[in-house]
Amino acid sequence: MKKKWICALAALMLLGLTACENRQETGTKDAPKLLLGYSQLGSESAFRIGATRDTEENARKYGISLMMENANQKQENQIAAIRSFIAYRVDVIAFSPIVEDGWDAVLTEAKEAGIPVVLVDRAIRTEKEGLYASMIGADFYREGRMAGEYLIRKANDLGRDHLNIVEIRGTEDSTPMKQRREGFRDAIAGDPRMQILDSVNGDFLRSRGAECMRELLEKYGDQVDVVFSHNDEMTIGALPEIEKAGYVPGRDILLISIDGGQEAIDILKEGRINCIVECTPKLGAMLMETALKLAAGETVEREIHPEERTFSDYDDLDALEPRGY
Ligand code: GZL
Repeated sequence: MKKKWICALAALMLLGLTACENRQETGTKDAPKLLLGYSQLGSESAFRIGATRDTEENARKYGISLMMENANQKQENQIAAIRSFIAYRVDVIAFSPIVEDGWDAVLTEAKEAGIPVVLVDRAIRTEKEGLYASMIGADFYREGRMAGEYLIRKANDLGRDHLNIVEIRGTEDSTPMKQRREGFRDAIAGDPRMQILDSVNGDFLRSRGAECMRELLEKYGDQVDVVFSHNDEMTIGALPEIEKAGYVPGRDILLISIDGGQEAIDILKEGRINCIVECTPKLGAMLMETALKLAAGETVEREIHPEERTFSDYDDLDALEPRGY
């Protein structure tokens, strides 16, 4: 495996160095405004696939040459991709860090190479200064809070005096998992009706969402009143397990999810999901504008959050525009 990566890196460097010389030699009028290296963490969800597509579309729209690498959910592949971008001497590096820790060494190499870095969709945890210029992505803590606030409103309307909640978490140590978990708990903390029975790791994957739901129902059965799932993939995976166990999702068990892709919105319209907190993958335009500013030596905002909302059984869902992911 390592040998494969070394060969790939060498090939990319050889290609890159050649291309760089060409890039410097030609200087044709329609030459890309800049070369952006992007390490995408994987293809684990409709969100992620939508984010990749939106990035590619906006690179074309802004006239930016995009070198996109898919890490297939492995941090080591992201680190190798960032090193190849440094060797290739791209103008800007962007990446969606699969987890928050373990980036100091490679981002120090980018800093020493004088290549600005932009975090997209997720954040990193570091004590070092100056390892990245901007983080473009959702306010995941607020997403968690919005999920909790919906549940309080629903409990009031249903006249419930107690609700047992099970949580299906996203990728361990990822920013969305940590902050959604915290925001949800903070929102319901003051409400004595709310009790979290259990929290399990579904890794943002549909298949794991099904396994988690099966295990939770085997363990808690009728006690489960609410599922709080950190993304639509895990929610959609959980649904058949709920129905196989004889429960009506959206009625016997409330489902609160996050992302808002078309497939989940359609299920929300059927009433089998009660609330979806939006997490938009459409960050490509913000990334391209930020990359152009950095390449021009301009300052950029340290954090850039998109506007996000909730979709729920309180809304007129027929009026919703197609989601595009
Ligand atoms: C959140 C993003 C999460 C999505 C999941 O911005 O990182 O990762 O909520 C995706 O669908 O897997």
